[in-house]
Amino acid sequence: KGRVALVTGASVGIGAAVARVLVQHGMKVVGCARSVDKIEKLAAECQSAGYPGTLFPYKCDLSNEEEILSMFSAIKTLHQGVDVCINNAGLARPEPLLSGKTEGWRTMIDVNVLALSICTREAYQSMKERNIDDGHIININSMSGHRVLPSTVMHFYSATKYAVTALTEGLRQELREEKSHIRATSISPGLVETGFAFKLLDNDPEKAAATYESIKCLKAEDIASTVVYVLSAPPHVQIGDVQLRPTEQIS
Ligand code: NJP
Repeated sequence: KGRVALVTGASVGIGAAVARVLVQHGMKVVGCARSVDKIEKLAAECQSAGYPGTLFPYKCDLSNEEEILSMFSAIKTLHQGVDVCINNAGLARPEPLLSGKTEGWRTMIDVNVLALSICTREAYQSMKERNIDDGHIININSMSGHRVLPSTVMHFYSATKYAVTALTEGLRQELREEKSHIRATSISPGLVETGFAFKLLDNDPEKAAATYESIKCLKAEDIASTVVYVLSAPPHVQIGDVQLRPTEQIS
């Protein structure tokens, strides 16, 4: 309560649900994405619902390091710094290894791996300079960061999420070496009913409806509840990774 959280990719989907639930829990949440108008709408909804926290929309293209650094300096000016960083923004481009476009691969690396790493570094420095020892960095990973999907188009995406698995564990080790009590966690969902999943289902409403019905996908709110669970663990509990799949998902 009263702590400052940064949620990346807060305009829609999982990030919007996470931003909302943290505001419900009384946090000051800086939500960033390119479509800042959607975050402004969400902030107005949170305000009119009377939630105890506040959502501060911030427009940022996370594929641009300068924009990320400006965001952290704005957060420092307005809120002193961050106590919690939720690296949620991410995307999947269905670009196969044998015929995919380099640009699609680069966009996935830029957002899923580089932006997550830059935000992690900046969030850590922000916590360190204010002696915040109970901070938390949470990476929204994926089940495909733990096993390669039997897919012809998702291997590069999977590789970026394997990177998130390595970076979360690497971060945990570096924090221990620094004798810091800041915690690092990744949350690894299976299929979640968001625009992300819709795109992977070819933006086809019928196909999406059939998939959502047949495997009863996770909802963005399920991931948001997991974030609350992770943040409310007692200080001596380090949750490394939470894997959650729809009960009926096979792969
Ligand atoms: O995705 P979606 P989800 N700069 O597409 C933002 C992982 N995951 O909520 O800029 C700034 O609804 C984008 O904002 P905007 C997945 O890998 C999902 O499902 O306005 N922001 C939007 O807010 C990802 O890491 C599933 O377009 C950028 C958000 O990212 C996380 O969950 C399964 C940006 C994407 O919203 C959230 O995904 C799984 C940029 N350059 C893991 N590029 C699933 N849904 O099934 C994108 O295992 N964003």
